[in-house]
Amino acid sequence: MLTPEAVPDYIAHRPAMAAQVDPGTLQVAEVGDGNLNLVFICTDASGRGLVLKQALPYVRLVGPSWPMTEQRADREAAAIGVHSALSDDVCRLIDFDADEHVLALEDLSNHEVLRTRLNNGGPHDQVADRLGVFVADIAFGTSFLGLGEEQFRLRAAAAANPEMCSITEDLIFTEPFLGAERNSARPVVRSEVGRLQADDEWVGAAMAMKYRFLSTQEALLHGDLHSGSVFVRGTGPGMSVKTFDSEFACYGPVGFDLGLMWANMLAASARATVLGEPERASSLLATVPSSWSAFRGRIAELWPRRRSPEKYPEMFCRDWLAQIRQDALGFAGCEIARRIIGLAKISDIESLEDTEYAAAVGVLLSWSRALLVDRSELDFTTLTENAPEAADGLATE
Ligand code: SR1
Ligand code: MG
Repeated sequence: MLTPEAVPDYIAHRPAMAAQVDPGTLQVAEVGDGNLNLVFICTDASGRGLVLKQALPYVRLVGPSWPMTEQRADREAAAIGVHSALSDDVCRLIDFDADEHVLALEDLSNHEVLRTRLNNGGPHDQVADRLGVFVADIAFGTSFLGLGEEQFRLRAAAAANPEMCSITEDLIFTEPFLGAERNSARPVVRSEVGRLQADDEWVGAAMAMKYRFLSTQEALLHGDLHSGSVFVRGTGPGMSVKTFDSEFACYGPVGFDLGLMWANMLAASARATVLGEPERASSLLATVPSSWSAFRGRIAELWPRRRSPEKYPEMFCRDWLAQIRQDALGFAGCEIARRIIGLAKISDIESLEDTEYAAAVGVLLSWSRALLVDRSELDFTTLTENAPEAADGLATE
């Protein structure tokens, strides 16, 4: 395991890293506050920076009692390579040390994590739309449409990531719905959680999404596209958006990346609702349909570039998009549930006081049910109309 003291010497022996920062004048801080890895920000005397991310042989959030393959660093390095060839909105990989499981990444300290920005009430204009375009770019480019069928199958086989997918399967699709020791929720919402876990329609719909995740290999997903996996800087057209932390990357259903992103924007919206910011809540909610439009628009632009147009007529695209939308809604419903009930919660909701927390959870769990159970009839307007109900309760308390 690297330590801040050992990092300068380590960098000095890696030419690609030493070309980025001067190991002789390095300040190193370990800043990993994620669930899995060590992260070091390294800055030299002239202000140049580099980030090192080292995979530990266990899940950091839990400790050595939950061993986890360090090969996740290889999977992440490979995914960054593929995704950054398809989109500029990816944090750049500068070097990869497969022996020590260390990724050297561009220093984005001048950016902020999207979740932090959202929690602080910061601007979000067009961030979700950019992410919709990002998902379209990586989805199309790694699918059989972008690669051709044989190449697609080879790439899918090479990108297997079973250990990380197993975390996703357990934490997103199994435990929140069927119950688990790792689950938790505050007493104020436990009866609501229990009621949902006894709701066969909700649980059954989540199991159907688990089946989609396990059995569908459409494209190389980011695999963990929540608002803690996105850096942002600035606003408007010149805004920088950089996705990172793709160690959960795998071939899977395209709607999974969209669904995770939507769930986290919905969590930010629920937070704004219970904090008495209805306009901000609406604008965050509106990122779901607008990022869907951005995604769909980008797929329409890419569609003429498909490898074998003769094999894939227009109707294929229409039906594919409809399936992705259905999937994304269902995956969003699962991601909401896991962030409320399961392990690895989100600060948007956890930082709230009990009264606001209960109201936000009420909003989110009702969305989770609508997204899962009613997804075949759900339109974005219905979702929006459902929004204020749980917050009404808060206003009357
Ligand atoms: C044990 S890892 C828990 C979660 O952290 C990551 O960010 C993923 O969301 C994963 O499910
Ligand atoms: Mg992460």
